[in-house]
Amino acid sequence: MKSLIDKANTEKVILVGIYGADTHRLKAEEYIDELEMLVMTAGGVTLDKILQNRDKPDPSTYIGKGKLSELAGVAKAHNADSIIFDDDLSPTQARNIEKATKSKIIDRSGLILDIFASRAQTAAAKTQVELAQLEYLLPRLTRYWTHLSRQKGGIGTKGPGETQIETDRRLIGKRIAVLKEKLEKLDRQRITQRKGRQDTVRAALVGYTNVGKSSLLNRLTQTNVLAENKLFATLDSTIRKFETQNTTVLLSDTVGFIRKLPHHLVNSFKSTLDEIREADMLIHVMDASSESVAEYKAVVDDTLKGIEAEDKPQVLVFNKIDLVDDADKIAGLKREYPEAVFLSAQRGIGLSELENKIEALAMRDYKKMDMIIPLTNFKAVSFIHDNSEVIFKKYHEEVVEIVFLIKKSVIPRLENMLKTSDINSNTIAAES
Ligand SMILES: Nc1nc2c(ncn2[C@@H]2O[C@H](COP(=O)(O)OP(=O)(O)OP(=O)(O)O)[C@@H](O)[C@H]2O)c(=O)[nH]1
Ligand SMILES: [Mg+2]
Repeated sequence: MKSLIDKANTEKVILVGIYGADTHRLKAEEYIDELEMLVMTAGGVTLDKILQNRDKPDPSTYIGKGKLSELAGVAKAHNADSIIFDDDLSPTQARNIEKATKSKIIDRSGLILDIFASRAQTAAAKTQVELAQLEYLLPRLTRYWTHLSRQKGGIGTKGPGETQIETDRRLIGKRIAVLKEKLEKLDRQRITQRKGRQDTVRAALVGYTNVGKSSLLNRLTQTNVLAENKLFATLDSTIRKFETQNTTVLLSDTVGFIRKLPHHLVNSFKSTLDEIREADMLIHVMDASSESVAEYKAVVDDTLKGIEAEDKPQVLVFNKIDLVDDADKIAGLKREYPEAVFLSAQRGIGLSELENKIEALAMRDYKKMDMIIPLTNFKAVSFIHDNSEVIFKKYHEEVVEIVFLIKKSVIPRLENMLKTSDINSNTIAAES
């Protein structure tokens, strides 16, 4: 799909938000700064930010008729390419604003989808984003919209007219079906790949976008996953082995969250988010230098709830402590989150404490076992080799002595093997 923001010509945009009963002006300013960051990530440049005081969006124009003509004047004066709203607009609102301002109108979801589309790398991510984009576009496919976007470039370059719209709608519907099928296929492949990872503890890095999840993954596993000062640098989940002192944890990095993440996206990214849902623990990364720690944490917690992952054990991490000069601020955070680890992924500070915490949690799911198994029970011996981490092993004439770390969930399978074996009278199992 064509992108909304024209990167090549550095699209010039004006941002619009509202504040009032629900949102304090300072908050609204912070939100609009975040929107500016999104615009930058999308390849555009912000010329002006307009905040309008009103308790609720106007149902037909979002900012109200009076403000709308003012906005049209500002857009004209700046010669802006588009106007971006920090909320989702209804198709009617978008149409009315477009008509009044003669500008291309983009809303928050549209912008986020645009960024996701330009960042998607793998087949799965590309398919997921295209699906979300089409589902978003479908109700917005109106005569005026297609007509205007044809003049301005950008989304939907097809001609106007009801018949054309009907055709487009049908085509989009068909494409959606194809994409859904493709995703199901990719999902089945993923499930097969995952089977091989069941014996190892899995931890997922979660957090607001741009807090440093990928940087932390790189630091812990000495790899080189893309980390940059842009929102949604990571879209696909990357999985790396993290060797701690006593065990191995599979660490996955995945898409960052943001407030008002479009619900089409959350739905279509379900399979990417599965990495989080299926993890044994979550490493919730926060930015210690941020002014909105609690709010971002709430966004992340809510999103986790939305994907039914809120009950997993969490390690709380405050990253970027190198950016905080104010000792009181760190002390305050420590008081509020006494269980959190404070570190700097960039400088490599505080990593061993995190490693210890992760390991302690990982070991909760493991049991250290010490066994003497008859060599005739090669099935059990090879099961141990394939499904555990062997710490010590010594062969004797008829038996093997073996000490290993095994995930508690697979112990019943091993016990079954030992039970059904012909000779196991001298098999002992002991927790040490
Ligand atoms: N000063 C400082 N900057 C950091 C630290 N960790 C990460 N950063 C910077 O923060 C920015 C975001 O880092 P990423 O690792 O890409 O963050 P992320 O959470 O993976 O972001 P998304 O994938 O976009 O959600 C980059 O510019 C990093 O260099 C840190 O400990 N200190
Ligand atoms: Mg990342």
